[in-house]
Amino acid sequence: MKTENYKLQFITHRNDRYGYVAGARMALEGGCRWIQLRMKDADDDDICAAAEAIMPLCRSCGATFIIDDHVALALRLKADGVHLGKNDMPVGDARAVLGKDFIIGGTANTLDDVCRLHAGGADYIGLGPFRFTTTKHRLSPTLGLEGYRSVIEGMSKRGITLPVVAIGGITLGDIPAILATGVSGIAVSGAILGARNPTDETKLFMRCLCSGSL
Ligand code: TZP
Ligand code: MG
Repeated sequence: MKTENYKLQFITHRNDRYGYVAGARMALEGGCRWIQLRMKDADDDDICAAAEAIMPLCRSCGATFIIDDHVALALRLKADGVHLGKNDMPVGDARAVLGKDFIIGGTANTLDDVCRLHAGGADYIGLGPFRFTTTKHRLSPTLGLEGYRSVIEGMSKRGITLPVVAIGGITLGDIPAILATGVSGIAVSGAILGARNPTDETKLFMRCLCSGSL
């Protein structure tokens, strides 16, 4: 798995200023090297159109391109991988469809989820939510820093070494404390897309993630 890019994962969304493609472009311009195309409630044609715009941008700078939810689309479009939630195709089934060369990530809210995803052959875990966010509907209970510490400790007791990416309501100022819990990276949408200048905000995120301090 090309895991070296996962420190900052930009999750696409749209607001009154920017659409999915514009958001991804600004995140890449700011140095982010992992885009997850998340377009809840969009149809396949719209997802394909956005993917066909974003994927070449990712390719030109060596960024990883992941599609949320849609295993068949990830295969057809030759994305780098897919991210699967609890209501999506099970990771083991997706692995059978995609083979070993695609990245498969899974959403976890608990240590049990992590163990299930690990057994299914996931490459990384999206663990959250860190705190409340309006970006995702039907949010699971928030974990806070203590939740991350406890899941990471449980993983290490079980010898599970998968990269864990924290997600949910994360802002720049949260990064040092979140990294200190032992997670490998963070996934962000609103704090970047809603910033005055999303490209500059991404640069700040990258700098903090690489140095570990603000
Ligand atoms: N899964 C858990 S929280 C979340 C997803 C997709 C949304 C992350 O977006 P934001 O705006 O960074 O909270
Ligand atoms: Mg999903």
